[in-house]
Formats: sequence, structure tokens, C-alpha cells
Amino acid sequence: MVSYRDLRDFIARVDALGALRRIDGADPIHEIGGITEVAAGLPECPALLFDNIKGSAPGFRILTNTTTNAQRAALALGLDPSLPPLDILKAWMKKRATLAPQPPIPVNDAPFLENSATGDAVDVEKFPAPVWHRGDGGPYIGSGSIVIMRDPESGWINASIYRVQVHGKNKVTIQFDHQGRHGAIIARKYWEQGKPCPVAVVNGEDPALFIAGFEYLPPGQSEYDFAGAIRGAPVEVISGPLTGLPLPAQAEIILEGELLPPEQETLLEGPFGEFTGYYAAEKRPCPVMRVLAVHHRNDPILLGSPPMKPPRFHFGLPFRAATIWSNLESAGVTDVTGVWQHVSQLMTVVALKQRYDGHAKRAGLIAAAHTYMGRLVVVVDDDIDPSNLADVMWAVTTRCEPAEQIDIVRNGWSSALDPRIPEEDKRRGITAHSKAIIDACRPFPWRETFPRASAISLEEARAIEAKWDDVLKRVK
Ligand SMILES: Cc1cc2nc3c(=O)[nH]c(=O)nc-3n(C[C@H](O)[C@H](O)[C@H](O)COP(=O)(O)O)c2cc1C
Ligand SMILES: [Mn+2]
Repeated sequence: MVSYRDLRDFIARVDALGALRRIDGADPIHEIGGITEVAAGLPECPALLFDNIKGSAPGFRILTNTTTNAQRAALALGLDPSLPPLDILKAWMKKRATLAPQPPIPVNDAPFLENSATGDAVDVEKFPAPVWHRGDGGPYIGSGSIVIMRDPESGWINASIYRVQVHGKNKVTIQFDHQGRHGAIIARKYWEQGKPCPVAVVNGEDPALFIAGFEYLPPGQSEYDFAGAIRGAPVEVISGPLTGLPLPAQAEIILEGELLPPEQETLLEGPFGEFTGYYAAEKRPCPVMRVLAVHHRNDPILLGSPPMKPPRFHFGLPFRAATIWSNLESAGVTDVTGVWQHVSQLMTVVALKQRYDGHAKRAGLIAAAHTYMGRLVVVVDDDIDPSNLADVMWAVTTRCEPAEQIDIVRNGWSSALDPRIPEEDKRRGITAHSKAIIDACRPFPWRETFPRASAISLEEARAIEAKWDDVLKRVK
């Protein structure tokens, strides 16, 4: 079904779906971020292409809301964008489980070599790096950019998303949320030998690489191989003129350089609005990348993906829910009919057909164990569409007796980004929280005699939508 060649090709496909809006003359200081956040909250949630950006050369563009709805996330995954969102997620869950890694292939030329600068000519500030949110500490060239590093021992190439703040013509910072990030692990290996870590920042990558950069892959596995598998064609890479790192040949903007040992230099980074809708911390010391070369295509496009207030999220499909769905299946939990996440991954819903007493709780406990920063896990019966929050809340308010059907699990997986963990606890190293598991299924022993639902069934509703689509869509 795929395969778009690069970000430009993807933009053309989004445009063909009528889902692209062009915006001229916006200000990168607060305005582009504001427009992006408002647009992401609209029901149709369009992708935005900003041009003639205040303070930058015409043609230097920013794309935002690239994959923020289910339709464009499906397009990026090579799945049918016309399917209902839960069906797309299920298709992705199945595809992900059988993806064969596709190693990148080397090529000899890259459009980003159209414009190259090294040494004193390096000027990162010529690109329109937005100050996304009002309280942010500065402009970010990397919000959806990929950071490339090579493991000095095994040669493994890691290519993940870490934010990149601009601090001058040839200085940026790269921020790891915690020391377990693969980039942080690799950089430390160089630093322990007293060396800087060769690094490249890739901007305007194709959306398959953008998605791969977000996925949790095991150490040693390259996001390049995963991106190739998603797209159904290997990533074309060219050796970076300065670092020798393999760089995606079709990307828009590349920064090459070195990440300096923190003992040598750090800069104060942030604050930066997080996906929770809050700031997680004030300015903090952060590793510095000395930019030694910059390459870009003519009229380059930055892929901007600022965290926004929930429910807005970088991806219009909850990819982490697909992983939980797989985990449930591989643990032997049968009859799961759907898994979804709401509030930007902060709430997880599992739907299943109950076969035995304890089935729902078994699923809820597994889901709770795997929800990052999520305080709320809900299990519903199979007549509920877990992607429909109104349906889910209908089940919670009519099938759940709180005194009997809510459990609380303590010391669960969260992070230092959690706004509800007190600062003094974080200073003591506490980053865990409690999770509520709400069993909103009809109680198993009397599920057959539970009051019959008067509402239309999911299947019937789908069939009516399909048959009466034209008429219903005309009602405004
Ligand atoms: C748009 C976006 C921005 C992100 N920003 C950061 C970041 O600044 N720092 C970070 O550590 N993780 C960030 N993440 C999460 C990581 O990219 C993600 O967890 C990834 O799997 C980490 O890869 P790794 O296992 O190779 O370290 C971001 C994710 C997305 C989608
Ligand atoms: Mn990785």
C-alpha cells in the first residue's frame, strides 16, 4: 500500500486527501505553536504547512500535525486510511508483530547535499525554529527530529527522537528524558573514553522514520530497519560527509557534529511544554552538540511535532495501545476485541468478551503493568468501542460499582514528567505513581441477566454508517 518516497511525497498524498492547509506569514515565536495546537483540537485535525515564516527566507517551511489523526497515521503506516480507527490499530498490531526488519541501503547522492556549510559558515539559526509554547525556554529546531548515533562497540545505529534546542549558530542541546535512552547509553560510552560522541540530527524525515523513532525497540536494533519495514522499502542512506554516520538520503535538513562530554560543557535547557500539558521542570543542564556541518535541500521543510495539551498527540493512533494488545495476546489473554488509549496515552481501555470470572481483571492488570504514566485503566465488555470515550464512560457509569470494581495498584510505572508527583518526592528519586483499574464490565456471574442494552449494537451502527454515509455527512 505504501510507499511514499519522502516527506514531500507524503505531503502530496495528504494534500490529495484534502487534509493539508497552507499558512503564510506566521510568526515562529508562539504563533506557529498556537495555530498547531488549535488545529490539532479541531475534529478534522488538518496537517499544516507554514511558509513565508516571519524572520526566515521564503521557502523555508515547517510541517506540523503530520500524523495527528488516525487517517494520516494510517497513511504513514501503509494501512487503509478509510477504515475505522480501531480496525486500523488492529491491522497495525498484526503488521507490527510480523514485520521483517529491512536494513537500509547505501546510495551515492542525496538532495540535502544541494546546500552544505561547514566551519564558520555553519548557521543553525537560518532555519525557522519555533518557540512552541509561551513558557518555553527558547527555540526548538528538533521537536520531531531524529538523533543518529553509532554504538562504538557493536556499530549499531540508533535513530530516535530527542528534542533539540537552539543556543546559537553552531550550538544546540539534545535532551534525554532519562539515562536509559539508547542515545544516552551510547553517548556515555564515548564520554567514558574522554571523547565527544559523533552525532547527527535529521529533520524532515519521512513519517515511517518518525514513527520508528518513537517505538520502543530493543538495544541493538536499528530504527532504520524498522522504518524500512513499515514503509515496505529500505531507508536509503548516505555516509555523512563529516561524521560518516549513515544519514537518510531523502531527509530535508541534517546537522552533523559531536555531543560533548558533560564534564567539558553543558548548557541550561528548557523548560519545554510536555505531552501531559504541563512543564516538567525548570531549566536544567543538558548535553551540548557542537554543530560542525549543516546540509539541507532547497526550500527545506522542518517536521515540527510539539507536545500539546491532551488529547492532542503526535500520532492519531495510540501505538502504545497496539503494543499492550500484543502483550495481552502473547500472555494468553483471549477474546480481546480492542485496546485504545485516550488523553495522550494517559488512560488505557481494554475491551474483551468475558469468558470466565477474573478474565477482565487479568487483562486490566497486564495493561496496568505496561501503561507509561497512565493512572487510569478501564476494562469494558466487547459491545463497547474502546476508542469511543463516550461509550467507555457510559460503561463506567452503568456497569461499575465503585466499592466493588475499582482496584488501586501502587508504585506503578510513571516518570519524572508526571505533574502529580511532588517535587520533593522527585528529588528523593520517586517517579512511580498509583494506577486505578476500573472494571466496567457487567459482573461476570450475572452478565446474562444484566439489564439488556437498548442502544444500537456496534455492528448495526457500522452498517448504518456505511449505507447512509452521504446523507449523514450532509447534516451540519
Ligand atoms: C515528538 C516526540 C518527542 C520526543 N522527545 C523526547 C525527548 O526530548 N527526550 C526523550 O528522551 N524522549 C523523547 N521522546 C520519546 C522517545 O523518542 C521514545 O521513547 C523512543 O522510543 C526512545 O528511543 P530509544 O529507545 O532509542 O532511546 C519523544 C517522542 C516523540 C514522538
Ligand atoms: Mn533505540
